[in-house]
Amino acid sequence: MMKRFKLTILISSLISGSFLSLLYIPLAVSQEVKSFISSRYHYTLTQKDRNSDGKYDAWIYESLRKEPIKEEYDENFDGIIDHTIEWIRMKNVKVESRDKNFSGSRDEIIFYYPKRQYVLVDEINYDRYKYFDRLFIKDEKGTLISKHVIDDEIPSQLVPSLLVDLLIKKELNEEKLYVLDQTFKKYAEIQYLLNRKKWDLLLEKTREYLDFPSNDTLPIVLKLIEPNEKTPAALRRLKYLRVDPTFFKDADIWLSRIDHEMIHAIQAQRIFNFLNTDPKVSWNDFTQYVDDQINGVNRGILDKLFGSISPSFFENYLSVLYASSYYAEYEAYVHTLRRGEYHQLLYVPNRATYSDQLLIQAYIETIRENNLTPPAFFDYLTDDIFQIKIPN
Ligand SMILES: [Ca+2]
Ligand SMILES: [Ca+2]
Ligand SMILES: [Ca+2]
Ligand SMILES: [Zn+2]
Repeated sequence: MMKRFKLTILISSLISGSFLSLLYIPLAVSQEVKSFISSRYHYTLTQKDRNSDGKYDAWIYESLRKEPIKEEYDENFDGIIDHTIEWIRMKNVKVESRDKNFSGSRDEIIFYYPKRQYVLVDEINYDRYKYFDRLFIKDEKGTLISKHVIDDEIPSQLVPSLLVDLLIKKELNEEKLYVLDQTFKKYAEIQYLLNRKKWDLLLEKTREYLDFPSNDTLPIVLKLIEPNEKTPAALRRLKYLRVDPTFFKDADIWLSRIDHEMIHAIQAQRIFNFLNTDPKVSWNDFTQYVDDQINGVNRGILDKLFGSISPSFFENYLSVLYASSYYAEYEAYVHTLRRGEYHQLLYVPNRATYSDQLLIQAYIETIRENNLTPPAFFDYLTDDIFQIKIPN
């Protein structure tokens, strides 16, 4: 029963495939494309309907600096994603996975590094055991260097530690060192800039490697502050990232801290975009207005420029900011933790530590006790928050 079903899908996809290639040009013109900026993490998502059946079948995620983050495709148009590509810049790798026979389990994963391609395939007992059985190591041009048999050791799930684990198991030491070296190179670059105290370049590279928007869309002003144990780094007044230069010695600690503070910068801008109805007023205008309010600057005739930003807008902004501050903290915290877990970044532990759990618990309890109602863009967090288990 199952088999026949699969076969039908396969045949119909073959038919529609050839049909598609005949009609390639007109389809390309009529394909439906929808592009928008995500309210969560400030990436753009472009959805495409490549076969014009009214359902999206391609999802392209890009950072606001126009760098690719992720691509997902439904190649046989059955509503299930079967082909993904993901860029992990901190690890200098692009990872592609495919379910070539549309069975619901992956049968090929390719790790692309600058000088190597590692191809994992499930080709024996196709899908029956959901294990990979071959590893092909190729050079950057795709020329085969070596081929290895994997004896049902590696499940066909996409976890980023998979490749290193496999190379260790197969005792492919040089290959393992090459892969690890790609990650360490990025860390070494961050550590070098940190040692040399090249703060601006350090922040720029950190933003680039962690897929945060560049200064064009989200201006950040770095301010070095006096040593201050309480807040070694904090975002203040919407765009000022205050950093205690004596605190940061390790790339790890720098990365996790900046990852967290950059989420706060995104949150600050997100509230503005949520409230602002005047297209003539930009985020830059608003942050300038806030600076002027704080500094007591009167721009005289130039005040007309800021005429659209009324004191009531500023009050609204502040009230949303305060009402959502616990959600904001929770979001920033969980974001950094999950990103580190998934990408196996060095700067976050594999699991939340006990004190991490306590902190998360404190945020959740504050949100529950105060019955806080966040703005709509935090809706996606609500389920998440109530699903999290609170440690005893
Ligand atoms: Ca479609
Ligand atoms: Ca599919
Ligand atoms: Ca498959
Ligand atoms: Zn925070």
